[in-house]
Amino acid sequence: MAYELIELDRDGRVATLRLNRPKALNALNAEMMSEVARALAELEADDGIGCVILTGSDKAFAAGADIKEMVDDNYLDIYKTDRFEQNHCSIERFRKPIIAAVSGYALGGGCEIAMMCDFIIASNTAKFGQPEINLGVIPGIGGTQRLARAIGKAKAMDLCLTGRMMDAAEAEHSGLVARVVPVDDLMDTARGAANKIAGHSQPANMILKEVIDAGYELTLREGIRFERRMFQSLFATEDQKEGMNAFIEKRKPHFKHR
Ligand code: CO8
Repeated sequence: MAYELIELDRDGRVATLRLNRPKALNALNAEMMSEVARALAELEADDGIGCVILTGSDKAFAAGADIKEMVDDNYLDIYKTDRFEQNHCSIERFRKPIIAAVSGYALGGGCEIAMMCDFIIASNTAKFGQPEINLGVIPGIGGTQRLARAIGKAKAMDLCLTGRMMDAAEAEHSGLVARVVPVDDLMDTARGAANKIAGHSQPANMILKEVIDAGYELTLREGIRFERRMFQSLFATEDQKEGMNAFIEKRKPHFKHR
């Protein structure tokens, strides 16, 4: 399938989806996000893909929603189409593991889509922020909720109310990003992690992310009960037998359902 504003590469069981609108610092317009949604649907259906990397350029992961596209929108335009929900949220609905590899600006909607991924690997040049307040609005695709859960209320309030940017070191200390690496190592590091993940049992990967995500919406007791049921359910898979037998036989597992 042809794409204009993203690039989609497959390397073995890992797909890399690159936002590619360099002149606008990868500002997220409707066309780009509809391509992202189409690509993710394609990758979800592709049994040959076990993990996806979402990335941008060295200068910008994405500098936010496209301000020029929405400047003239009125309430009904935004409310009726709800185009943000439809396409942006394809990332949070994606069931296979997805890593955000972030370099440069991840602002506004850019920070929000990075947070929709399962985890963020950042380069030392990454800058995160929710500067919507400077535009007279607030984050609109989960920023206030996900940021506060990731880094706590104090820092989320600080970032959202001042609109300031946070560098990679602060983002790592705050718990927003999983790892920070030199910019030249970003994609190799992300591919290394993605290849490792893609080599695991696919149902186990999918269930694992579902269980961790569910924990954000459940009580601790409910979350632990859900985890236990899902743990038990994995004993219905051939991959559980393969994984455990491979350990006992001191060999690498060959998971059937990758
Ligand atoms: N939208 C549209 N165009 C943009 C955006 C953007 N978010 N960001 C940058 N651009 C464009 C600039 O207009 C400029 O274009 P042109 O050359 O035609 O003038 C080009 O990209 C380069 O940008 P700059 O010249 O500004 O580059 P600098 O290196 O000087 O500055 C910055 C880089 C600091 C990133 C600066 O561009 C900036 O502040 N950008 C806006 C950041 C921002 O406010 N983001 C939040 C947007 S609102 C949002 O995300 C709401 C999300 C919730 C709803 C989700 C809906 C999708």
